[in-house]
Amino acid sequence: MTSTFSTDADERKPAAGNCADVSGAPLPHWSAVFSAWMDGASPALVSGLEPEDSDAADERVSIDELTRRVMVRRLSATSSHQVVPDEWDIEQLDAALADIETRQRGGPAEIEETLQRARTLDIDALHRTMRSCAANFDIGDFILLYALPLMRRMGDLWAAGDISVSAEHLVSTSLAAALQPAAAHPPPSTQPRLKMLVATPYGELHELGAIAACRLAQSHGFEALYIGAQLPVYEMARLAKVNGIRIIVLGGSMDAKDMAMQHLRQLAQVVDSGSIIFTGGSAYEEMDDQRRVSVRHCRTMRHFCCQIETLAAIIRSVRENVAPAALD
Ligand code: B12
Repeated sequence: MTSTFSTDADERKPAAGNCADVSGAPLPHWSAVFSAWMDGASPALVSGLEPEDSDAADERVSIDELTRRVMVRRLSATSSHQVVPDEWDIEQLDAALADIETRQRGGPAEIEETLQRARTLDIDALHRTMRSCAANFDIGDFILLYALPLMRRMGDLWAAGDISVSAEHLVSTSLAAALQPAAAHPPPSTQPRLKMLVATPYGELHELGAIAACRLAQSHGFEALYIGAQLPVYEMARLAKVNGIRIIVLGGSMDAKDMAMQHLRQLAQVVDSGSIIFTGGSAYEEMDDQRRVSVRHCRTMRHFCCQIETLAAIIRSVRENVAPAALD
């Protein structure tokens, strides 16, 4: 099965150009990347996207609009007959993509089989099912069509008292293990890659979304490192600073908005200027434009994928088009 999510940069097929040139900190091209990220870029940067009006060759659009077009392109590529209404927002695009990808590539049958194994508490059988899913789906589909819907379904069953806590723990820990190896130890790459730090903040034990985001970022060519759950934001900022990391991803599944937003504001204040912070999970909201740092809320995991695809395209273009002398 092939997904639209890891075509050009799946870790099993090293990317042709989805990697940034980062030979050390500070990142040599980063300020040009960050300016484009803040001020918008040409759709032509992203493969398969063209300016809407062919006369507007130097059209620049915001990153929000670029990301939306990436999602629309995915939808059009998946379903050649579907006309995508202009007014569809990210959630509607995500739902349409989830629907059509599930119909084309599966997921529900594998989820039911996994739940069946979990109910009988048969550890070996559960692990066999998960291994087979990991082998048959590529990493994007494994996460988006299998792992995340499985956890949500598991949550509903658990809340309704239809599945035991041991079954839930068995599935959660097995999934975390299935997703984690590459996250804990990024594979050696022939090209230096752009580093990304992924964690959940203090008080947040739900880590599967963050781990999944980490794996997806790796499949887009980033050297994403999952550093664990419950990391205080000051520690995140320190780790990022020492290692010259400018991209931080914060995940979480709890609805504790005040706490999550307070952590986020603190992080935005203490990270290096020019950093990009992605957030995912229902507790986070959009934050006012900071200029010093970019805070990007990911409404869904696909939205995160499409934002990092856009970022990877900007990095590639800066690398190819900006003369070294023009860079800081
Ligand atoms: C597994 C689980 C646990 C495990 C977590 C194990 C682990 N290693 O992660 C354990 C047992 C530790 C746990 C503990 C608790 N849990 Co719990 N848990 C769940 C469960 C069943 C699944 C969570 C999960 O991984 N879902 C899969 C994720 C990926 O889905 P999601 O959260 O919807 O996330 C989506 C988006 O938000 C986004 N996203 C999430 N993170 C990220 C990150 C990035 C970067 C991006 C881009 C996107 C993104 O992508 C996802 C897909 O679209 C949910 C039920 C559910 N419906 O989700 C409850 C749930 C999240 N837990 C809940 C609660 C209450 C708790 C506890 C307080 C229980 C208790 N009394 O102790 C503790 C809190 C611990 C803590 N301090 O954090 C509630 C939260 C309610 C609320 N409104 O806040 C839920 C919803 C269950 C419920 N229906 O009541 N839990």
